[in-house]
Amino acid sequence: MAAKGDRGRAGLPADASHPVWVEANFDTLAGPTHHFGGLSPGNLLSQSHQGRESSPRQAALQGLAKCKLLADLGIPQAVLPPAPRPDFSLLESAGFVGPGALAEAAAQAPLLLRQATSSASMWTANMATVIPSAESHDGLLHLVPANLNTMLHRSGEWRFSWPLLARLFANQTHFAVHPPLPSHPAFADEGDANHIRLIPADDRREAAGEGLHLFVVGFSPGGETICPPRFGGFPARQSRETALRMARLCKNRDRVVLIGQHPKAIAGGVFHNDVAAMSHQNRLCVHQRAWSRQGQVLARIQRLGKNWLEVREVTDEELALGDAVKTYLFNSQVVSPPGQNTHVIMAPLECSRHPKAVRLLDRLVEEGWAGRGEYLDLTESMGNGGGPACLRLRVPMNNTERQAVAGRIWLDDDLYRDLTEWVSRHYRERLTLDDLADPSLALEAQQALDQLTRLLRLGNIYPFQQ
Ligand code: SUG
Repeated sequence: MAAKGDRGRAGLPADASHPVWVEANFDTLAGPTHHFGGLSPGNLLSQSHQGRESSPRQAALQGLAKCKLLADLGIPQAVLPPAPRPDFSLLESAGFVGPGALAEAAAQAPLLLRQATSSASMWTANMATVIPSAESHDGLLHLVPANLNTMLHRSGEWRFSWPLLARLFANQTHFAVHPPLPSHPAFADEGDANHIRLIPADDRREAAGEGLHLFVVGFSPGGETICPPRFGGFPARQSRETALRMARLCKNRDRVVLIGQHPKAIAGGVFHNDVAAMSHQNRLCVHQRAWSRQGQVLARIQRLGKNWLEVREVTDEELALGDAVKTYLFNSQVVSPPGQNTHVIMAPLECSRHPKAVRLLDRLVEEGWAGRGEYLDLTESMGNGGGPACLRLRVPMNNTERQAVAGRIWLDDDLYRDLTEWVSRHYRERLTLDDLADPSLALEAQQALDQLTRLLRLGNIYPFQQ
């Protein structure tokens, strides 16, 4: 793969005579308390990096560099503020109240302190499920904030993401922001990380409703919510009931496919589907061990997308599932820059150090599944099991919808400059788990986020601003 690609012009693509749904990316900035807490059982990278020193500044700058790269390619790119951390309401629920809360939690409940300071809202693919207006039952763009209720450190993210989405997508002529699903395992929801939208590359057919929606689930309520202990005992994070609810938002239920994650994949570290499958427009690339009854499922998808779907199944021989989890190859972000008539695979830098991953990426280009590839340095996010695709929420939108979004969140040169300066001013270069009890870190974080709401013109969205 080539190291760097062409650059297109920045900004939003021009309007067309008929609506064209372009996939906009929404990325959340890493927060000032970003650390390696080892908080996600079943996410092998999170577990293996526990306790390592982190760099909140690098985490935020690496994420911003990815956003800038995409914006420069002409792909609409929005930047969102992180959830407020420390999460004092979580500490309070455990009885840590008042000025001594951080120190007491550090002494008595260090795991809870790590959970309350996690910057996990940066993995925006988990923020919500998005059903674009092109395929929704009522022509509105629907967003359902994810309850993320499987992992304690993520289970409060909706308290911030729901009002934030409601504010950004307040225009009810175009958007519908729903409440999160009930916070019970029966409705376990990790958002769009387990949702794949496939559409013909020809946007006129897309508008005619040929799009397919695949929802990948880990368990059925009433059945096992944990994959059997002999497979590792890791939690399955997405319920079938949740997928059915999302399917009800779609116009054409015949074009919705429910898929079961293979329990052995979950046991092997595939905690979200986007660790073993990547997609964009009419292209799907999936590891052969990702899904249950994969042969039948792929045959059905191919029937539904006949004439336009490009499916590539990757064998264990090409890249073992364990290596897919280590390199995060399937968490590459696949994009199609306007005017270039090609697909670009934005792969994590870690792939470039793995000969089989490099060979596979080269093969995908040789075969025409993609036009070219690039490597992205996202080491701070990757250390927690968050690759390029985890960092973004895909929101297919037409031009009118993009203009109806509130706030100064679309990345252009000015906003990029403002945000990089802001990160450099407010974020620490290094952070250890011991620093989490430092009250000045909490204060710095508040000051930074307060300033950020002004840069993004979002008003008072944080509890400490009320
Ligand atoms: O939920 N990691 C996140 C990574 C989310 C990746 N997202 C997608 N695959 N779409 C998670 O497991 C680790 C935090 C820590 O260990 O400190 C964490 O939350």
